[in-house]
Amino acid sequence: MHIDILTVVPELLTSPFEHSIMKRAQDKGLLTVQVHHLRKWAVNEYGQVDDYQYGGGAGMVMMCEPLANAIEELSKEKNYDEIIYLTPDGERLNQQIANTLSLKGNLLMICGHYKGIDERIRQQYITKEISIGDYVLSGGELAAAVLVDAIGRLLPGVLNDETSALTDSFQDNLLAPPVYTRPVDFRGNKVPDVLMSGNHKK
Ligand code: 6GU
Repeated sequence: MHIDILTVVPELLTSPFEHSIMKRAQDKGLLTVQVHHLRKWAVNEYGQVDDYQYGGGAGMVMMCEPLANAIEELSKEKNYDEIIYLTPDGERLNQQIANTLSLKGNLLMICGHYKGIDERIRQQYITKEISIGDYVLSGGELAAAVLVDAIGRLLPGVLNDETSALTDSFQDNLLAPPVYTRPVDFRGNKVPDVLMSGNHKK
């Protein structure tokens, strides 16, 4: 799978994919993530990508031209299965959405900032709008990182024991059971006997 991410704060998206399972996914060649700075498509030499909203109201809106030009240029390289806009008023992310997206080949994620992106971009280019919960973040970057992680770990071969994603909390609408490791007795608080019985099925 290949994921392109369009953002005005690429710095927020460097570390999240450089460690642990996301790093392994990329090292194994199962996932590539490319972060693109929207300012590359700015409307002027000052790097402008946002402007005041029509009708008044506080806060800036991300302009059409940089986004349209970026999306069109990136779309020449990749045939996107989904162009996803991360926004608090999108569909709330859950495991089923992550499962569905993990079956795709190319994704483009667009991180909103300020008051969001011009409505015409949403209508013309965006195929899916996703929120990661009912609260407001300063921008879509952390949400994009969450989405990439939720999808990336589902790609076949990313997890060592492929069954482990299948037993995750939520994967079957059930929460995973509590887990324990050494020592058996932590300050008088013992691991349940059933886990020490050697009977895996139990
Ligand atoms: Cl995707 N973006 C922002 N800015 N805030 C959020 C969100 C996304 N999901 C929940 N809150």
